[in-house]
Amino acid sequence: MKPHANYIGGAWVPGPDAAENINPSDTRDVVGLYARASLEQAHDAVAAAAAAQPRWAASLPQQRADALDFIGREIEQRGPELADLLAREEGKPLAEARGEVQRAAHIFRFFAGEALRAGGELLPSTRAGLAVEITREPVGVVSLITPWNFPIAIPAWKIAPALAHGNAVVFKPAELVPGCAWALAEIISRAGLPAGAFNLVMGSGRALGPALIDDAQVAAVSFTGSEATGRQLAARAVARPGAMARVQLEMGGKNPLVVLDDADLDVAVACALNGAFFSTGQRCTASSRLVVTAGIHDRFVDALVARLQGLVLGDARKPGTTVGPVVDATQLQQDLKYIALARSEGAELAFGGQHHAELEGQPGHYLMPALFIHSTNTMRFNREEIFGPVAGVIRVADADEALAVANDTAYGLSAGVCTTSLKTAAHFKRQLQAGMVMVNAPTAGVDPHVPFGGRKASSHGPREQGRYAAEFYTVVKTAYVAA
Ligand code: UN1
Repeated sequence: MKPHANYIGGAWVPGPDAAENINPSDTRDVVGLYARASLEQAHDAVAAAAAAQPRWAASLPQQRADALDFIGREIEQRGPELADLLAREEGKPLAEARGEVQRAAHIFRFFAGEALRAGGELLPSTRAGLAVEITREPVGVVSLITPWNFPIAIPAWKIAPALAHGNAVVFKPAELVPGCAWALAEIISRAGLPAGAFNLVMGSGRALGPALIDDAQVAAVSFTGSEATGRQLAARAVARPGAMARVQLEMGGKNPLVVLDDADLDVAVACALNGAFFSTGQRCTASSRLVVTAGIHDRFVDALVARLQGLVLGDARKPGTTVGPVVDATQLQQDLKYIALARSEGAELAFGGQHHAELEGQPGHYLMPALFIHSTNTMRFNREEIFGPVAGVIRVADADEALAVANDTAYGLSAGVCTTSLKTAAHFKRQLQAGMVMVNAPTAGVDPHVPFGGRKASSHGPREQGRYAAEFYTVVKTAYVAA
């Protein structure tokens, strides 16, 4: 097998070594070999981006729009193939993988339009004879560091706005999912960008961080991943000598889904099932805390367990599978550790939690979604992000207690409420301390053109996606003109 190369300065560059990309549904299956860039190569990528950026920034908006549109259309045309690759390397069931690939295509096409919509503002001055003009300019070179759980959509929602707004990109995908990243880079390599405007370097953040974050030519870093890594990254970005790098961090979540007595039971159960367990619970927007009022609690738990019994755990690419494997052995160990912890903390396992080292003769990281009941909001498993198919039901007396429990968390990405009362929905919408509030809808699953981001320890910096992405990918210039 020949390793897939890095893409630096418009050329495919092999790394000093390469890593195997393993299928979590069948660990005997090697998806491919992917180069690991050296630190020097990552610096080369930053230098190439810095050299190309002025040209890309000076390109006509229509040229940027055409390039992004080309990328979006090709992703769409190759949807089934890319979804199969995604399911194979990450373990997301094929139907969900198809949705994610479609989302990536829509993101590129949305930002094709954004390239043309960029505008400014004219303000009157308080002084006579002056006009004030406000425009947005590209930030410069941006490092984009993405996680494994959305191998194509998250790269898309960082790369597309970065390019639309005239920045040059150094993209470093998570080590577990280089396949979709490489396929995306290959498409971008044919989109008509100047050499160096887009670069792909694969490998670990630890090894490449000194280039991606500390290199003075990097103007901004957008990162999605763990809170611990995010904090370190931000500290580094401001500690470096000279200009500090702008940072945008999307990190953990411990998202509550509140189910109130007056909720439509079917809606609430569907929201919980999707929010807590789809994508194997590996979403920062997952509803890992199910906060349920006493009057509906038992009916809700019974109905949710019944739905859980209908889930089909299996190979992500097999038709009929509704829950794929955990992404790798490390994540599996973390999930199992939290399942054991929940038990030791006194929560009761109402469903699942079994680990299968193989299914139908295939060795993989299979874990049956685990639902705990009789859990409290002070238990550690209800406070720390697990990033797996593990959720705790927290019984509360009434809506007031539900709101207090929902907000009693270090995080604030997404929060949901299931109720049939417009008045209660409005109250929760205002009072939930989260970047995104979902009423009678799952906490996970977002639109490509809508701002995405959280509060508290979940996020740092401006929102991603939609026209709000310009807050991060452009810098404002204020010009006073005396005429
Ligand atoms: C979604 O819920 O569809 O890493 C998107 C994550 C988030 C994206 C979630 N940044 O899970």
